Amino acid sequence: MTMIPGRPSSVTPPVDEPTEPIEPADSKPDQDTPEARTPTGIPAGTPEAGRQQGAHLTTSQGARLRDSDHSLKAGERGPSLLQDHHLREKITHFDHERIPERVVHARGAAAHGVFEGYGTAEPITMAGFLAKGKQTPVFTRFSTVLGSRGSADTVRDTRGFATKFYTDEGTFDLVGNNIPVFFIQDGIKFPDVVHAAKPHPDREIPQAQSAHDTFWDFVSLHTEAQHHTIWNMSDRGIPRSFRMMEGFGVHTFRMINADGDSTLVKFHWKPRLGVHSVTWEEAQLINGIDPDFHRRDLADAIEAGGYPQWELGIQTFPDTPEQTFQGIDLLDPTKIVPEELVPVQPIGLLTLNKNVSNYFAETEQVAFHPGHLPPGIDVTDDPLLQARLFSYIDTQITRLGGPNFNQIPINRAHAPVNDMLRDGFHQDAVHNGVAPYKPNSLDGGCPFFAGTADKPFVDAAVTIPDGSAKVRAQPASFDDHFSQPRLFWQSMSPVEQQHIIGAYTFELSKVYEQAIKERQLIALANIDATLCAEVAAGLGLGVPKATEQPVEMSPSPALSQVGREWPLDGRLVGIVTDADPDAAQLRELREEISSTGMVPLIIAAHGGSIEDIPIQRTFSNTRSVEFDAVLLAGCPAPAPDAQVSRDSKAGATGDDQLDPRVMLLIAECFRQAKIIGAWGPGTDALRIAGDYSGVGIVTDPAPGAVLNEVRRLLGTHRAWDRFPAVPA
Ligand code: HDE
Repeated sequence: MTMIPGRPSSVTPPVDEPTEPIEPADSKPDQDTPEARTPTGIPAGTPEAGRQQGAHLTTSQGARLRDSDHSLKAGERGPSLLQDHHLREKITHFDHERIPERVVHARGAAAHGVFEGYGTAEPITMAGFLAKGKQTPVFTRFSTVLGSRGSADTVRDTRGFATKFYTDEGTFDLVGNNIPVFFIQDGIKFPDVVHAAKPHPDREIPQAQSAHDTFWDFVSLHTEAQHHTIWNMSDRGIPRSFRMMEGFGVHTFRMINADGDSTLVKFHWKPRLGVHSVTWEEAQLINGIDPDFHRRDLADAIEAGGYPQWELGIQTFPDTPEQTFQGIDLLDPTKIVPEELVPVQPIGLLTLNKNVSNYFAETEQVAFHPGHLPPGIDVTDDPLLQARLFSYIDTQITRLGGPNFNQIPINRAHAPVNDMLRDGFHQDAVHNGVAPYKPNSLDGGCPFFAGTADKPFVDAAVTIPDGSAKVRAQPASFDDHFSQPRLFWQSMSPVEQQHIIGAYTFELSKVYEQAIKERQLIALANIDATLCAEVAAGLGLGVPKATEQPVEMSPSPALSQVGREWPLDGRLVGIVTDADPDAAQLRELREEISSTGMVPLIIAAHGGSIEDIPIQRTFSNTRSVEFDAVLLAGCPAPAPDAQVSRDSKAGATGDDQLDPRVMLLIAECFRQAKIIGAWGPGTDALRIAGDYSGVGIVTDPAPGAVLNEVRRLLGTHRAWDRFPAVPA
């Protein structure tokens, strides 16, 4: 895989404006969308697909235009004329370009791909797309939850992970998150939790943050939210990349086989690249330096051929009347079943291999719905899921302007559709026939119902207990709010625990109301005494007593991100050069880095190139947060006119100087436990910057030896031991 990092994804070389009509440039290969998604009606596969609509500009009615820059006026300096139909069409259409953003998950990034079934789920489901070797086109949209469409990517938040499988038997939407539990147990509270988490209604701040009074007011009062909240406060709330996130269906679903047998399942997405995060300091810096960090990362990786992959897996449980597993209520969406107790069994592989051609048409207009189910997959009575089954169609009616959103190309099923839904806003279909009702005699009785052999969708045969009363209530098993947050806390490594303490302390320090902080501290006391004491100390508050007896839990190592090694595909390696670089060495190094799937980025004092090697970053336009590791190939001196600020360790004079921006780069990398490699003059840079040594600092006279060791260490993502451990 050869990545072309750091360039806008559709770079066109600068050219003079053509004076004659020319055919538009070829599309990028990843823009050839299947016919079902071609927005202009040009058949996929033709040379025109993915282009503008042709060489000449026209009105919406196809009349060719000779000018679109000047309105029709009564004289050169006179008023514009009402008769200018092109002006009015252009402005009117523009006035209506925006649609309401999603009420939650407004900011997203998406890609096309393919899903291949392993066949391992065949005994428990008749869903055809899970058959061995069966390939199904998919569209996956990742998102943050709280922020507006224009908010930043690396905010502390849950991430959406929604996949549309265009199966031959009807579309299946797996609309999940990167956190396996949810804030609430009953969907009726969804408007409450979202109102609490969104910005305050008076000033509309803060944007895309949970660090404010109303959020903590809600979660400290609704303690069922504490499990989801501790995941948000952990490193899972600030992923390194969409490509490095797990995904979860959250609810328990059902799989139904051809005999009608039902099995309960929980869906998991396992990223091939492992689960990694940025640190809170990095996240905050990235939000300023590159607010599009995650969407850029996804698009760049796909464009460069580094296709991200996830295995779809399931945990399975017998569909007994109790629907519990070892005391864990499977209908309670605030609970997980640890993987150590019920392993995740892989059932297929997702590969994202095509970027979207048009953000609005695809990423913005895609409409997911947990009720889009093919034969073989069904829902359970989880009260959160039940409410979602209503919400997702309803919300599109406002957002996409009517009930025909399923006709938008990105939402069209790939299975043949023959419904009796008619008319309505934005009706694009020209339906034949006179009898869209059943039974009828006028259309020859068509369409007919499918018989069993035609594999229709059959609802799971669920028995409802006789004598049930209508109640607004929930089972007692839903009342345990603290055992699983405690399980999560106890499963973390010391450094992850330290990050969690830091996150709670940061967030609660932004809360104004003392009573809310104190109430949240009681919730923390119910999770773990050390966690509570550390956060209380950070806030300068007393340590409250727990109100619940802590339950002893056995840790689930699968919940920790630390301690495993992962592939390095797409990891960004910065190479700092000075005024006297060894071009041959750099060329070799870049090739070596690229050949292992990583991305080398040359950093220098100014733009341009070193012989034929492009300089992709300068000391002024980059920060440490862009890189997973940094190699010091030189010791760049400060710019002659720079005001050099240096600490006492760098107090040497003469040649013993380092550009202060590189000093900062090295210091930040060190603080964030990134792997740093250096050789030759690079070791001087390391020394001047702060005499850095120890774990994750690799020096050797030979660049190749440095790179090998850096690569080995990067497999664990960071030099974890460099972070201070959680206080005893
Ligand atoms: Fe959603 N959610 N949600 N949600 N959700 C939406 O649908 C809703 C919940 C999730 O990329 C909305 O089209 C209710 C859980 C994702 O387009 C809306 C409840 C999970 C996305 C909606 C939940 C999710 C949404 C907003 C509680 C993880 C983005 C726009 C009963 C399993 C999909 C839209 C995309 C989007 C409602 C809870 C995931 C309003 C009522 C739990 C990934 O319909």
